[in-house]
Amino acid sequence: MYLNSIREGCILWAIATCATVASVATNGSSPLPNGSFEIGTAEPEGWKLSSGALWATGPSHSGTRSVEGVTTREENICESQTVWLKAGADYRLSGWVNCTSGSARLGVDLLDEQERVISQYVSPRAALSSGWVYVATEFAVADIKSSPRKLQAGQSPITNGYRARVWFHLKGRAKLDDVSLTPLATSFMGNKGFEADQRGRIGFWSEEKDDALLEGRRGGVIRPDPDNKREGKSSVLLNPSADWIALSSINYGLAPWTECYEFSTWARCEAAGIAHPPAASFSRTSGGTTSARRAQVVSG
Ligand SMILES: [Ca+2]
Repeated sequence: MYLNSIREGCILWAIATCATVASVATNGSSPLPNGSFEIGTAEPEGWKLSSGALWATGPSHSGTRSVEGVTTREENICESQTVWLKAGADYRLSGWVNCTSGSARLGVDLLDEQERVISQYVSPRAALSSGWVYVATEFAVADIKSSPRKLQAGQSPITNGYRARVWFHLKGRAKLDDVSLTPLATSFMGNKGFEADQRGRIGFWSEEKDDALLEGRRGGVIRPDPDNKREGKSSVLLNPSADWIALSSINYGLAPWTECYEFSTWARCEAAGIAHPPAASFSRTSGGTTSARRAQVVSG
């Protein structure tokens, strides 16, 4: 991960914590159909739109279709069909929201076999923005055998697994696109939370020393920041004094049977700067192909 200054001499502040995840693509397929809303005839296939929602054509986060809602009161403007989730697995619900007034949230209801809501998980609010913003929430689906659910009055036992329904909640005007509900694979990276030891060293991570990584002059400070964190004891703060500064992990070996890895990070950027979430460089000794998708930059 690295941080560019937009103009020389400005002070930049950023944090990145938690959840640098590397996963195998074959574990990451979404059970949610038509998350980009490109397929359908009168309505996007697999989705039910409320009266305040429109299956929009034109500028979208990807493709040419998205869902757009306009409403003066808080309400769900679209819902997915129900999908089966695997018990005992962790999932991430994510999507891209372009909010031009008010605020919007993306959420998911976990349902029992009679489609009654057991629990609900909701993304942070997306508010007025100058473009598409990424929203996400993560949740665990209980293991039916090891953690049988305590039944409330009128509830029936879960025997086959859990169902889920994704929804988009809005007051104002916003578009939604590229919704995904994917199982989280096991991460193999060390010290994902950038925790520091007593001497302030952040194990498994170090300052990137390759001056040729980016244009301009490299320089600045990298240190643990206990005052700004998403979870755990600290985050890592990157504060460039020159054009850019970067943080690198140790090198990890890749399994020869894998073809795609995914990285994700929580990052926050303050002052005039651009934070680039993790990218990766790969080298192989023989065979196979490796691909990586780069996340959106975070600017402040
Ligand atoms: Ca789309």
